[in-house]
Amino acid sequence: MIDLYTWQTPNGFKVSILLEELGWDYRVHEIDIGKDEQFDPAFLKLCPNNKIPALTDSEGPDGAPIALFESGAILIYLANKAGRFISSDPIRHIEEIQWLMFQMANVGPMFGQTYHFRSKLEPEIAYARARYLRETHRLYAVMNSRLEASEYLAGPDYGVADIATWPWVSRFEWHAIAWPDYPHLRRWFDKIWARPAVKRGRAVPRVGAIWAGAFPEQSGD
Ligand SMILES: N[C@@H](CCC(=O)N[C@@H](CS)C(=O)NCC(=O)O)C(=O)O
Repeated sequence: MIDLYTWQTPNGFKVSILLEELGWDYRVHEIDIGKDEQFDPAFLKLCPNNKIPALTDSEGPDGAPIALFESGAILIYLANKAGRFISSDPIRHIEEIQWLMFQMANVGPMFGQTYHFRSKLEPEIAYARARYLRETHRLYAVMNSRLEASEYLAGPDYGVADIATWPWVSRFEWHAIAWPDYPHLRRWFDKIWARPAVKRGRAVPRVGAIWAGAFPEQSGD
C-alpha cells in the first residue's frame, strides 16, 4: 500500500497527479502546513526536512517497505516502479531527469519566493519582490521557448517533468504574467489540464473548499 502525506500545494499535487495517472490505490494523509503539522514528530520521521510531500510504500524495492521525501525523488521512484512516465531509453531518460531537475532547482524555488514576497506588503522588500518576479518571468520564457520546439518539456512524451512543472504553472495568478507572451506554454498547460487524472490529482487532499477548476485568462498587472 502507498501512503501519501500531502497538502494542497504544487509540490503535493505533483505526486497525487502521478498516482492518479498510474491509477494506483493510495491513502492520503493530510499534513496541514498552515497549522504546522509538518513539524509533528511522527511526520519528521518520514521527512526530516519538515516539508510535504512524503510517501511510504509497503512494497518497495525487493518487497521491503520504503519511505521517501523530496517530490522529485518520489516521482522518479514511482515512475521507475511503474515503468511509465519516464523513458528507459538512456537519452530520453536523462532528458526527462534534466527537465525534472530544472523544475526542482528553478521553477519551484523561484515561483515559491515570488509568491512569498508578493504576498507581503512591506516596502523594504520591493527589491526581493522585483528580483523573484523577474526570475519567474525568465523561467516562463525558458519554458515557452522549449515548448515551441517540443510537444512536452522533455520531448515528445508526457512524463514526470511535465507532472512536476504543471502544478507550479497552475498557480500562474500569483505570477503577474501575460499569457499572450507565452503561447506555447499555454498550449502545453491546457493540454495537460485536459487530462482527467490531472484534475483528480489537483484536488488532493480534498479539504475545505476545493478550487473551482476554471482557469481564467490572465493579462498580468
Ligand atoms: N524540495 C521539496 C520542497 C517541498 C516544499 O517546499 N513543501 C512545502 C509546501 S509546497 C512545505 O511543506 N512547506 C512547509 C514548511 O516549509 O514548513 C520537494 O520538492 O518536496
